[in-house]
Amino acid sequence: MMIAGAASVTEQVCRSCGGSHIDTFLKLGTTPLADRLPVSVDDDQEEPAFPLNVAFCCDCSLVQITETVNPRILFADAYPYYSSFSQALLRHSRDNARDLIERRNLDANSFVVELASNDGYLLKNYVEAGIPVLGIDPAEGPAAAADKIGVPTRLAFFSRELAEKLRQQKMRADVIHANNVLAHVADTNGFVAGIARLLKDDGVAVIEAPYVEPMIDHCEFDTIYHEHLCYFSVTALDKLFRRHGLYLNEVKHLSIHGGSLRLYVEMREHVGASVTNQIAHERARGIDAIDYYLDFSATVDKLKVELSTLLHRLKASGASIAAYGAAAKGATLINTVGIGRDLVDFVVDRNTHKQGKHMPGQKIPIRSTEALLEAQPDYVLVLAWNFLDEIMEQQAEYRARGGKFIVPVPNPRIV
Ligand code: JHZ
Ligand code: ZN
Repeated sequence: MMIAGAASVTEQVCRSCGGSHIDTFLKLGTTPLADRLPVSVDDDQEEPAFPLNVAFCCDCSLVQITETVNPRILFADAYPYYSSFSQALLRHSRDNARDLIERRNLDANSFVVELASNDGYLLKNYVEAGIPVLGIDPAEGPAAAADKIGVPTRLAFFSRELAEKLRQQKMRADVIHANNVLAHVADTNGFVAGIARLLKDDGVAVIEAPYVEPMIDHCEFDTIYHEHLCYFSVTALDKLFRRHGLYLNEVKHLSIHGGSLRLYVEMREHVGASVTNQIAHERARGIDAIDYYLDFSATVDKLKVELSTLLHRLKASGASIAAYGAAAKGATLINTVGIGRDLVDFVVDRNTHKQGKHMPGQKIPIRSTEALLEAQPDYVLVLAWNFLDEIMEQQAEYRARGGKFIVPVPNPRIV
C-alpha cells in the first residue's frame, strides 16, 4: 500500500490476496515513467525512474509488478493519454455502449458511471442516447476534454470512500464501466469494494483489462510499465471479485491492446460457461502456476537482441528510421532495448498533447504524423503495434512511396 508522500514503495505481499509468496520472474531494470513526456531534452530532473520487476503470486495466481509509484506522480497534471485519437478504439467503445443499452434496456431513468472516463470517449455514446452518466477521472486534461463534449466528469481517483460518498448522495449505477483501470490502481481491493458499493443490486460492472495469456504468449513485454500494476488471468480475477461479494459471470475476448478481456461482474452469482471454460483452460495451460512464466525472461531477452540487431543493421546500411506512436508501451520498448536518437530520428503521434515533447528516457522528439511524408524515412518502427491495421491504412501513401514498417512483437519483422 502507498505511503502518503512517498514517490514509490516496493510491495512485499500480493496486491490482491495479501499473501507473501510472490516470486519475481522478470526484471526489466529501472525505467522512467511511460506517460511522463519530457518537454526539454536536457532536463533530467523531470524524469524520475523506478524499478520494473514482475512477480507471480503463488497463492492467488495474480501477476503484478512489485513497485507502486505514487498515483499522484503517475496520473497528475500533463497526463498525455487521450483515448479519442484511435478510430478503432472509438468504434470498439461505441459498439460496447450500444450493446449494453440494448441488453440492459437502458433509458433516461438509468445511470451509467465510468471509472477512469478519460476524455469521454465512451460515455458520450450514452449522452447521445439521453442516458444520464457520470465520469470519474483524476487526470485534469482528459477530464476537462470530457466536460467540454458534455460528459459530466468528477476529477477524482475512484475508491471505496468515493463510492460511499456517491451512495450517500443516492447515486447507484445500472452499469459501471472500468476500462484499462483495474490494473492501474494501487488499492486493488478498495477499488473493487467501491464497485460493489456503487452498483445497483441488479447492476453490472463491465470491465476491460489486458489479458496475461497473450502478453506472455506473444511477448508483449512492452505493455509492462509502472501504470500497469497487475496482469490479469481469469483465475486471479474470479478470486478478487468473490472477496467482495461480486461474481464474474461472463467473459469475452477482445483483440484490443494486444488481447484483452471484457468482464461482466454482478452481485448475483450466475457464472456462465465462458468463465468456467476459461478457468479450466488456464488450469490446463498452467497459467495458474509459476512454471508458465519462467521462460518469459529469456524470450524477452531474445526479442530485445533481435530488435536491436535489426535496427543497428539497417542503420549501418545507411537507412533512416523513425517510429510511430508515442505510446506508453513504446517507452518501455525503447528504454529496455536501448533505442535512442542514434537509431530513431523522431516519433510521430496523432495526439496533439504529445507532439513537441519527447519520449521518456531516450528523449526522441515527438512530431505530428505529417512528418512521415515530409521526411520519408526508409523504416518506421511501430511502437503502437496494437493499432497496426489502422496505422497501415492511414499511412498508405508513405508505404506507396516505398516506406516500410518494423513491427517489434511477437518477433521483430518488416512489413
Ligand atoms: P495506445 C494506453 O497505453 C494508456 P499506450 C494506458 N496506460 C493503458 O492502460 C493502455 O493504453 C491500455 C497514437 N496513435 O493506445 C495514440 C496515433 O498516433 O496503444 C497513442 O499516443 N495514430 C492508460 O499508450 C498511441 O498511438 C493512430 O492511428 O501504450 C497508441 O497508444 C493510432 C491508432 C494511435 O496505448
Ligand atoms: Zn495473491
